Amino acid sequence: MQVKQSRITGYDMSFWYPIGIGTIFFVVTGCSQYTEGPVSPVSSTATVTETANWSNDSTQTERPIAQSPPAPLTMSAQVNLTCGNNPYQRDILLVTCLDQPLRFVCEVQVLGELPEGYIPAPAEYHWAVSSGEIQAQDREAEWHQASPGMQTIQVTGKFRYLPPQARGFFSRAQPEIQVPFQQTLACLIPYPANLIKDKKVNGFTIGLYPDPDNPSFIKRIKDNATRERIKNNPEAYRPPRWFYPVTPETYRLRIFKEYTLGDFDLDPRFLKLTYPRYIAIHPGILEKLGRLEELVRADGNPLSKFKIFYGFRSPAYNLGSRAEDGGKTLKSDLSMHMYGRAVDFLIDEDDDLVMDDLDGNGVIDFHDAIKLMHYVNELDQTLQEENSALVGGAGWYYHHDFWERGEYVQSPYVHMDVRGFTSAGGSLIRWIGEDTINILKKKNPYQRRAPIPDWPW
Ligand SMILES: [Ca+2]
Ligand SMILES: [Ca+2]
Repeated sequence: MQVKQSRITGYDMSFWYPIGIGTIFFVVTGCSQYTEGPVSPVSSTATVTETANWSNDSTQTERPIAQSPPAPLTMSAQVNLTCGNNPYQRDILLVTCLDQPLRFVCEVQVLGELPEGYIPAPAEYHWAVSSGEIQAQDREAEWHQASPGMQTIQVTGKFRYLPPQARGFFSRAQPEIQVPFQQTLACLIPYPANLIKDKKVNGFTIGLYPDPDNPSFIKRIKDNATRERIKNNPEAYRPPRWFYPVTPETYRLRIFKEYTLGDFDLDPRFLKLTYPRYIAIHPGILEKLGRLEELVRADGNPLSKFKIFYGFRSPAYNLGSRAEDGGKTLKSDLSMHMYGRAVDFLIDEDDDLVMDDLDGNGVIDFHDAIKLMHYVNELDQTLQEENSALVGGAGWYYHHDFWERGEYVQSPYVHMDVRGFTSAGGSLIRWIGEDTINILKKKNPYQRRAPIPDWPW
């Protein structure tokens, strides 16, 4: 299937915005090496001189040649392959923008000392992609029409150095030096939303996204505040433009720092899932998680990564599971989770799926969620000052009441999103989740009643 310019009739496609342009990929997959024998083999006892024009200076220089053979020459290359479209990856490049060709730049740093007199010649670059078309010139390439799914872009080539000009008594033909290099970057290419047919992406039921520009949809919203928010900020409620394929293989791929694609999908330990599935991830939520990590760590909290227990929820799942929750649920109709703009998360360094005792009082309860919430507040205040589109809503919760987790584990947690707006009065949108299962009345509210299921594959 070919990726085409995405367009959903009736929607402004400026919904996903590329954030930041810059160098993003710094993984060296191995150094290329070149080893050459002595450049000027001479007798270890002889003293010789060589007349050479080493520089543009016309002055001739008398220069002694080493009395012992020089050490073997070793040169290697460090290769960085970068994509200006997306700073959100480490192990794989999560492509978040297909509106224009993906533009890659190959930076090669040759390591090692050149013998004197050698001069660099134009380097060679060869580009290859696993699908679609590549247009390349030297160290830059543009990739068009990559197919959805895991794809690769590869650059190979060599740096060449020409030997010194023939000169003087000891001049001889010396070999040119070649330093080959190569780098491969794995890319996860999303499905454009215009491939949704009958509420399905490639056979997977994603459900129906409401149209925020449709007056009859707006009219049906009962809550005044919500109605006004959607009217004033329709861009936050437009359907995602891209959906990433989640399979048992891509589930574990790292897409940003320590976060995997699966961190933003539903947890297969608690849900029987069919694959492939398709999820939306707004690039802003990754950037915001990264900034929040910095704040939390800077305040002295050990943190390997946040535990996300809800990232993306499709409209079909969100509404369906609301029904299964028996109408008593914390999920909302127009949840930012449906747009890939939200995470429900906690800090859980001991990996028991329960919030850690962040305030250190020996008790795990909602106060620990409140402490995490303070960091979100601090970050959002900064983002507001920066006039950043990453500003969002947030709330803290006593527990999650979702049916698929309830019998295994409960925890206080925090919701954070990148809806990109504040209340009409300019204050941050904040809330406190209901105690829907009366957890405050329970003696050991966060004790597990069943072992956490094993990973299903
Ligand atoms: Ca824990
Ligand atoms: Ca505590």
